[in-house]
Amino acid sequence: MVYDEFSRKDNDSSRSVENQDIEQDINQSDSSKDSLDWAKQVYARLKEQQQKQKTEEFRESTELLKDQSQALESSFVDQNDNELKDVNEIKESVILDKEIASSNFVDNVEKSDKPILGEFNDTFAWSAEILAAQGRQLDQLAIEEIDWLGRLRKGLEKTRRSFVTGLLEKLGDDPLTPEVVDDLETMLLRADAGVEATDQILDALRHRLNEAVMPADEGLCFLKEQLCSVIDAPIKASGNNLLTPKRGLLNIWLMVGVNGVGKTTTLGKIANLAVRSNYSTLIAAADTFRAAAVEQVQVWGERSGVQVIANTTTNADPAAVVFDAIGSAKAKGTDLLLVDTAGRLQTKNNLMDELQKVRRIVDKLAPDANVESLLVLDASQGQNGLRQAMAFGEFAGLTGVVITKLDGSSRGGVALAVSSEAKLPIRFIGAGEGIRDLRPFNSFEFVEALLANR
Ligand SMILES: Nc1nc2c(ncn2[C@@H]2O[C@H](COP(=O)(O)OP(=O)(O)OP(=O)(O)O)[C@@H](O)[C@H]2O)c(=O)[nH]1
Ligand SMILES: [Mg+2]
Repeated sequence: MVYDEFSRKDNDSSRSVENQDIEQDINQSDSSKDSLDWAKQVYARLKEQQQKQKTEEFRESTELLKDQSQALESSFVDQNDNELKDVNEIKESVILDKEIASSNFVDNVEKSDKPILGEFNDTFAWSAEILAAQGRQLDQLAIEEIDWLGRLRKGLEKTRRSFVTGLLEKLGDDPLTPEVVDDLETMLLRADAGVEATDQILDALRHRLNEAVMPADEGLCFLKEQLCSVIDAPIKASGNNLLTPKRGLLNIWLMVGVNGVGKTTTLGKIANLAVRSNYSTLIAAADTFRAAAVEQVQVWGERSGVQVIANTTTNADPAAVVFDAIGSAKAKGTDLLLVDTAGRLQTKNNLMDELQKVRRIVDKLAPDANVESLLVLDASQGQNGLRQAMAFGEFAGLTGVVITKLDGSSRGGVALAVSSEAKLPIRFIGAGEGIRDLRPFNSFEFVEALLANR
């Protein structure tokens, strides 16, 4: 059974987090006592699962060593007595290997790319609650999701602190007043939500407030709904709630964006999601502008065991690399080809020309492929970054956005500007430099993480 990281479900089950169809709100779910009970049950279950898995992996690794030891022994028994000494020496070394393997095993588990169940704490309880609010049952929870929600919440801490904490303090327990709504306007703009999204949200809130008194909790619920609806609009318009590689087809995903925003890192993380989800994957190192770019992408390829098609000669043509990569992907029947592109050339025109050329090659060589052109955006650059990045739109035929570096930014509100101004669906978010710090985007979880602590 393979967990598909893109669709967020096991390959052979129908369970999934379909964020756009969520009716239930976390504030209306069980009482806090029930939530805590539920979280404890989830924790106990995941702990049991993890223990079982560890035991199984340990059994497999010791059995492998046992087989090796037996094979060595039988290959030596036919030899004369003088060589028996060697056999014993080798046996001893295998036993030593076994002991080392057993102690390394614990280290490897710690260092592996798989999520590990940590302590039971507030973040765990919150994550379990968020999944419950999306209709998840106890037997439908994967540690990957709990792990990610914790990372997301932590990643959004800066934005939350500057934007939300002030709001929640102002809100208190009293009904919403027009003054609080005015303050909210300033906070949204400061978090880089953009004028359009801010106006839309505030208009809806003021309209509701004119109709009836809104208690604080209700106001917060309404605000969350409004934030989700702004973010979900382009996702719904795309007809695709989650971006998943289509099986049985060649999928080509281009990473596009200005320099330093996190294109290569994002590509590396997506390659890892793809491998973990059993998609055959290939990388095209089409950032030929910097020699180090090819090496960087090769390191990411190695981390997930993904082959990288590259041309290390100086001034290699990116379009030629993509040409080779598509040829190779077709020959191998690859599911997903990830293309790294340059963010900086001598002039902006050069960069756009290169991108256009790459795009032409893709369209010509793989007309039946499922092509996605993902704009990578650094959240810490906020709206400025967005404006700069939009220049790529007409050249690269953008189809979606990846927001990176949410962890270091207090401008997480840019997600709203992306949706309302660029009108592009957000497909992934990155909240850290680690290989597991990127996940498919889910507006409900994003908004809950943004407004957590209440
Ligand atoms: N904190 C944090 N750092 C990130 C994230 N994503 C990428 N980075 C870091 O940002 C820096 C630039 O990342 P790259 O992936 O090289 O960016 P790029 O867009 O490929 O850069 P160029 O190829 O030069 O255009 C690296 O130090 C990354 O580790 C993220 O989500 N959070
Ligand atoms: Mg790069």
